[in-house]
Amino acid sequence: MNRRAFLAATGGLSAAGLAGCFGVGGEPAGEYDVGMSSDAFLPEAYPQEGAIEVGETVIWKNTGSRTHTVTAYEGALPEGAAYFAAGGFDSEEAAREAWSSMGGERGAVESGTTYEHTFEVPGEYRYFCIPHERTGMVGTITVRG
Ligand SMILES: [Cu+2]
Repeated sequence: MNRRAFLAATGGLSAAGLAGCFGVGGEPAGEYDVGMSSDAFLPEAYPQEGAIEVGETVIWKNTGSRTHTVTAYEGALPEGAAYFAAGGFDSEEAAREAWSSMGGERGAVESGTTYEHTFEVPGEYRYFCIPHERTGMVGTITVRG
């Protein structure tokens, strides 16, 4: 499995050149691909093409102070793609149910922690944060074939 953050895979960009992108958390460039504010995903580390290659891993890091989730929209998955969600749920329904019944005991991405997923099927993946979906905390990952 390729555990590189896709940022690290974009050879044309130097770590120094990217450092300015990381206004949140003060993390060294390359430690994560998508940060989080209090109410949004911050894909500041995306390469300009806005896409990753099959087999690459995206690392989300909660660089904000509130608790979030990374939960895939099941109905929007590319054909044949595996479902993914922080907490390891196998369906969107299970992730939502656990959040509402267990209050994020499972599946939460707490402040300062990470979640990662390796994408094995090309296509466009839409995902959201369960507690902040209503306020627009959603994101997209594009995987090139
Ligand atoms: Cu959130």
